[in-house]
Amino acid sequence: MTNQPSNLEAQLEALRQEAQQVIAAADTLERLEELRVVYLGKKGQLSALLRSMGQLSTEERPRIGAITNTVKEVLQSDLEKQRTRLQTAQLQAQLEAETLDVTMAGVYRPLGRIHPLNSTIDRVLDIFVGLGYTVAEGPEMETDYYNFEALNFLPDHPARDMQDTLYLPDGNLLRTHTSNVQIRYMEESDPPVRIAVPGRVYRRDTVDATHSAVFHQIEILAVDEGLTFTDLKGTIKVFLQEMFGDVPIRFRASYFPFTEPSAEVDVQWKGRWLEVMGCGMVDPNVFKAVGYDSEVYTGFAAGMGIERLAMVLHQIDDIRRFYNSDLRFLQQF
Ligand code: 2U9
Repeated sequence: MTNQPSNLEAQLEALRQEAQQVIAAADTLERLEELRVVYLGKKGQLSALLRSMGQLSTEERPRIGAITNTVKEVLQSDLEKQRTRLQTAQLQAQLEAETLDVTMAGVYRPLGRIHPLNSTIDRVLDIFVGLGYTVAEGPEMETDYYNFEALNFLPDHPARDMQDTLYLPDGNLLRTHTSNVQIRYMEESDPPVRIAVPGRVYRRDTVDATHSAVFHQIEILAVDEGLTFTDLKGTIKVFLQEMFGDVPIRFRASYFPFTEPSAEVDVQWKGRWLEVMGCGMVDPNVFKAVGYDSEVYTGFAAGMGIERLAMVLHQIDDIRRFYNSDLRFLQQF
């Protein structure tokens, strides 16, 4: 079968028209690829027409060849344009499907807070750590020896009474202060000592607005050669200034079995003198119990109730608020 130039030209023109139409109508990238193969592929329709050019005369061949190239270029360009159009549309659809509405309400994630007792403990410990103290902890269940005897409580001291201390059936007790930890620490290490001891303590108290059977204390202890009451006063002044700001403070003489001399410390806060801690020079009998030579070493100690401190700082009127887990209270801190 021969192919006349005019016939071939008409076929090329028909191919171009049809191909341009279906390419413009292609609605997926897959369909477009199919069409490229059908029209421009090695075994495609344009190649088939080109093969029949062999039968043309040498004069006709360049003209039909040029037309063929034009058709090829037009179709390639159409394919490319349609591909870009489809890709853009696909991207647009994807972007619309994945749109994030930044005005939508987020997922509510409730945030916990630090309990006011814990934040008060953290503040106190931070100050003493800043002064070179180490934090030490110890057991809440204790023997009479570590809670009382080593701390120079006489055998008939009223604090030992069943009315004041919670005793366990085995004769042990729940510590009434954290001082048991200082005794245990000194038994284990030689001076110098600088420790801050936080912890839970127990008293056989009737609960009311200012008393709780379980409460928290921090005690500090420093032991070294040549420590004096002036070192104690200076340490406490620095601590209270960090805690309360530049407020007036005063020391009142007091008594504790484990310190001599002893004092209670008040701060002037919102126009009133408030007692916030006790302190004193460690009694030589305490050093004797742990095997420290009281002719060589002196020491000072102080203790404070954390609930009391937090109540003064935040003007909280009832100690029981710390333990009720009432979110309306806790969320204020
Ligand atoms: C050792 C030696 C001495 C710790 C001290 C106080 C004074 C004190 C009270 C404050 C209010 C207890 O929470 S509270 O009821 N504490 O006044 N504590 S001196 O003295 C020590 C501790 C350990 C070995």
